Amino acid sequence: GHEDADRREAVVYQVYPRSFADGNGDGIGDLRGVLHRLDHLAELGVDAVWFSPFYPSALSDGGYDVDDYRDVDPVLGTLDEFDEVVRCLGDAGIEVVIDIVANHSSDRHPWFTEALAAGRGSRARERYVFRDGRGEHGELPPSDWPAFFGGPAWTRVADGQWYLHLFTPHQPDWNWSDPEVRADFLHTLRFWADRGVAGFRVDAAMCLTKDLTEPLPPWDEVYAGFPVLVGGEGGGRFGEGRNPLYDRDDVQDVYAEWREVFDRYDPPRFAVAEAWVDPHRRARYTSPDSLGQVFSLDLLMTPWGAQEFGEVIRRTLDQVEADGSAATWVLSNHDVPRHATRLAPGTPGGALDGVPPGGPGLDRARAATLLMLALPGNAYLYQGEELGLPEVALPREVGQDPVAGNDDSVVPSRDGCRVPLPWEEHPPFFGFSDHAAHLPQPAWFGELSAAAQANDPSSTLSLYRQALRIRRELRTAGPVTWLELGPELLAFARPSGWTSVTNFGDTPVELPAGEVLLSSQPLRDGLLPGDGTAWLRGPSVPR
Ligand code: TEU
Ligand code: CA
Repeated sequence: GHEDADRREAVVYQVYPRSFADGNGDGIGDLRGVLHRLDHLAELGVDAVWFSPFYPSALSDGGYDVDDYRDVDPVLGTLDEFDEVVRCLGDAGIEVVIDIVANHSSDRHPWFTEALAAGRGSRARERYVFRDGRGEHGELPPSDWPAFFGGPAWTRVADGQWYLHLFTPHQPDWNWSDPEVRADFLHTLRFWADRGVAGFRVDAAMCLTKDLTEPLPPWDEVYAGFPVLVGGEGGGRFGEGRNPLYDRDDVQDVYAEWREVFDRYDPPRFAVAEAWVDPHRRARYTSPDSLGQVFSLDLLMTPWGAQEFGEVIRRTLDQVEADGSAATWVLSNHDVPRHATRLAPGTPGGALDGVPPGGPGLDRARAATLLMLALPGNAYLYQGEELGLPEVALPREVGQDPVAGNDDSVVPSRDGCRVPLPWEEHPPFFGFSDHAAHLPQPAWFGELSAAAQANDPSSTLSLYRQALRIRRELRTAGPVTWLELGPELLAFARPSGWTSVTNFGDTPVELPAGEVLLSSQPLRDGLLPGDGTAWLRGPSVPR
């Protein structure tokens, strides 16, 4: 971990706590479970673990509805256990990154219940975004804006006012013009940084600040300023930093305050923005007086193809070079279908009592992972991808994701990538728990378990372990040198002589000269098969 002090070449492993490992047998993953599975993280060789929210929460949105920003949900553990996690991971050279959910609280947050009780015009209502409705009796919402997860973005309270929520009605948006809200978040950042947290993943980082001066514009005008998220055209009255809700220039004033806090620590705390913004807007978040890093979320939406991957990678590398930032790659997270399924759309299988998906998905996922890990920059892994887990096709009735019930959500259900991990081969709970897990695990999970893969040199787990070990040896700052080997190939060399070749086609291809270090698929007569990536050590390339 600490060799990469700037965190520009780190491998960060995302834990979705409720689905990682259950330490007390109630069917829900927890911090004790993380301590039990510490060896898995250490043997994998990651530099940091990012924890999705573990704060007290009613779980209206998987914990992204926070009741108390400075505590641990009793179902998941205690603050003492959190300290133990930081200490034990630290002893293994692994840093801790936590999730900061600053666009909204939960509707059970004490400041929100206070706002409801205190009523119209009260000081307490200023911490959130309350407005009177339209219509003769205020019976219509203040604007026609929809929430990302479906339904209107406004909910009416008992005295007739409405509050804004860009996500679910259980997630009221904070008013970031309010000094008390701003101060409280600085308090939260210091609270966790003081406990040894190395960095922060900033949830929905583009949403915080709003300009809601009346009259509020109609949705189609607002929409035009959201090209990335929902496909508007961009431009217009609310384009380029002037949208009333989204990626406003003034959100950077918030992050400048946060940056001052981060820089008071030694080493300075780092932050990565989850910002669904146009590529040319990312530099605002990566500037040294802002958060510093921003996820490149493009690969989450890139179809399998040399052209498609090549374009995203080149664009991202050009942009981080221009910004002086580090690339931050992601192939899977808790919000999108796992890449072992996503990269081979339409593959059948994956149902609870069926069979694991066949087809090229797993081969492509392994190849894509090696490709990502050879690139300069940080790489984020999502729990279970090191087991090659596919998306589980869960029946709708077991779903927990609030978006699952809403046909007008812009986001499809995210439960299928949040199924509890298989640790051991034996059913019914595969070592995750000794009780039924909070989401059902498929009957075929045993063969993908960590135990089943640990001693199999051809397993996906072994591939990840070897890849991370080689990466630790060969990672260097410095550019990629593209090698033009053919239209279906993406190949590049790093300054240390580390060369990566991905074959997006289906014909086996010859590799350039060099010692083969690792291959996502066995070579056939020395040739790299389709849907495969090989790493070689070639002659070192001048910087
Ligand atoms: O996601 C932010 C966000 O903008 C999502 O709508 C995102 O675009 C979508 O999930 C991508 O498929 C973050 C968290 O990652 C997500 O889990 C939360 O539900 C959301 O914020 C609200 O806190
Ligand atoms: Ca538990």
